Amino acid sequence: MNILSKLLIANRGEIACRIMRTAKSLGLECVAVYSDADRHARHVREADLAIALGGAKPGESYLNIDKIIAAAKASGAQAVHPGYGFLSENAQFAQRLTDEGLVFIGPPASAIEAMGSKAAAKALMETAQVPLVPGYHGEDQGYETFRAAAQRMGYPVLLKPSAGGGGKGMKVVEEEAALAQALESAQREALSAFGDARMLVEKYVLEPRHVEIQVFADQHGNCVYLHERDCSIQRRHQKVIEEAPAPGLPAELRLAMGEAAVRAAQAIGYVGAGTVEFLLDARGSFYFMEMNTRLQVEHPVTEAITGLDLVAWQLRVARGERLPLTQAQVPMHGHAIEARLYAEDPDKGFLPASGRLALYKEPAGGDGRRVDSGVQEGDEVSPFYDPMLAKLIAWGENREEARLRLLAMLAQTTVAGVKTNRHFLQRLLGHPHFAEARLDTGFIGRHEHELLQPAEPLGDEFWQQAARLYLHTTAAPTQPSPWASGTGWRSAGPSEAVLELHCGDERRRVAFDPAAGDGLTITGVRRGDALYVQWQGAQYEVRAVDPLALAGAAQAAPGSLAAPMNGSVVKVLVEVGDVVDAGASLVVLEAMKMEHTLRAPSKGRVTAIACRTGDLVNEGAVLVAVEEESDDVA
Ligand code: MV4
Repeated sequence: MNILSKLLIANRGEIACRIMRTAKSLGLECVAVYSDADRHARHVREADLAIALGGAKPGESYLNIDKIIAAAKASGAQAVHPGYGFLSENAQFAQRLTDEGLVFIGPPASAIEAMGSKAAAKALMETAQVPLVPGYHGEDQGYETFRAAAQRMGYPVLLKPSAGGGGKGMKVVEEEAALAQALESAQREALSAFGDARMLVEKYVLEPRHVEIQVFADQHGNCVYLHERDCSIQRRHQKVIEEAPAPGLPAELRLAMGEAAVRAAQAIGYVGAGTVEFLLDARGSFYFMEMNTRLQVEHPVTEAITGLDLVAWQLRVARGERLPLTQAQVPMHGHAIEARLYAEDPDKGFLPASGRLALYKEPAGGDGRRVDSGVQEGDEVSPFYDPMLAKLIAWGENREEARLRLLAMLAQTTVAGVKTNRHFLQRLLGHPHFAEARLDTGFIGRHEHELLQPAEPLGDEFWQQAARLYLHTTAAPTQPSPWASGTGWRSAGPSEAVLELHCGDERRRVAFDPAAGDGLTITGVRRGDALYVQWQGAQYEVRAVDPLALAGAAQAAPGSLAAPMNGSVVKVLVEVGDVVDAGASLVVLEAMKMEHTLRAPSKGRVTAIACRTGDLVNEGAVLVAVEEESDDVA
């Protein structure tokens, strides 16, 4: 048993926060590391101690082995948890830590290496009697060998780079006539992408499901599986929705897959948390794809149906303890679904989005709801890292309960300032085929059209409700704008007001009844002069066109106040010679059926007035001149 009282987390964002939550609850001291870009990040604030790595790019920070090891030693941590991504599957990193007398929270470097080469991994899995897709993964890379193999298994076939992973560099070949050229170009690409031209070829499984088994092994030779996750809902090899258990998976198939996964782990001397990925075809045959030698993003759905804490298990195993449960004792109850909330723009090809989170509200946890996130309102979403903001996880007694709960959680999520895939997730979860659990890896591609359908054009009802809500919300006092503060204008009568609003590319002059305060089906939050609203499931940013700000640009000279629009002078509140404070009301103008107060831009003396009550004035006409007077002039 080794002492483990201080843990360094070599990661950022939600997974760093997630790991710290368990480590702290077990009484461990937590050390965070952070890049310059993450100085103010949540994982830094939640740590007991935080060490700067400098840099912003991953290579200068979270991927820099020397810096992480130096931080671990300086902090006095005995162990390092790599999270996922970054250095989590880097065999060299695991070995370096071990050599330095530090504990790597993960498998031995040799187990990471064993899964590094696809061809070698397949050869190992074959000996361990883990089912493989029919194919060829030998050393001979000649065309004739590939041709014969493809002919044996039948077309279509799939060429995969032996050194690749996650779908990179794969090529489907439909017929023998296309094989020679495809093989040559795939080899060339693999050489430049991975520095290794070797390929393997497999029978191409049509519309498979991605079903993966969570395994856990201790240092004493015990290994169990914690059931499966279905991760078929992916886009370009990026998982979007994951769930556990896999819908419709017969118990005997779960058993067969679980036992195969345990054989896979044992064949490579695995220790800790790992995931064995399988393809599952429509006939119920499953085939080994690859093994992920780390804690996965989607581990919370497994935690939800088993009631176990996988990070706690990792820490126990690292300490040398035995697995706390036997296979027969591993629980499975209910159903869980996770949705990944990304900062990205679905309407622009899912381009990662960066910028400030002007607004960030996530649903409350508890009662079958869990939110794992690493951001907060006001944070900058940096372009340097993965744009995932949060994982929303819902549990239910059955799949439908979990699905509805997750939809409700998404409806309670508000993000503004950066685009997100929130609405896309709602459409995915709301799709009838998803509700019927008709899952396979082609789901998003097949339904992309419906999932990305542009929102309905904004109708009158939207503009009416947005205008009324705009009127009833006030801007934050930290961002003063005479227009948005609600003090600079008043409705002309009891029954009608006019606001000029814009939203996206649309702009609308809205005449509405400001007194009708009830019956709003729109909800929103005001930040400065922006109103972030939720309307029929989608989110919009609404701003009022500020006539005073427009007038500011048209002012004739500093200190002189011009009419922001054509209108009539209702009242002149000052006389020549008056000394006024900044913000003092000078003239009330009525325009567009609303009253607008023109205010002194700074403290000063009124030197001229060019209008009288009742005057009709044109936009841009100078009405009052104020000569600035600084405070130190008595
Ligand atoms: C396949 C396959 C069909 N047949 N292999 C993609 C990622 C890599 N881990 C393996 N992948 C696939 N291998 C055979 N023989 C289809 C995929 C595949 C896929 C697998 C899992 C999840 C999503 C996917 C999306 C496209 C293709």
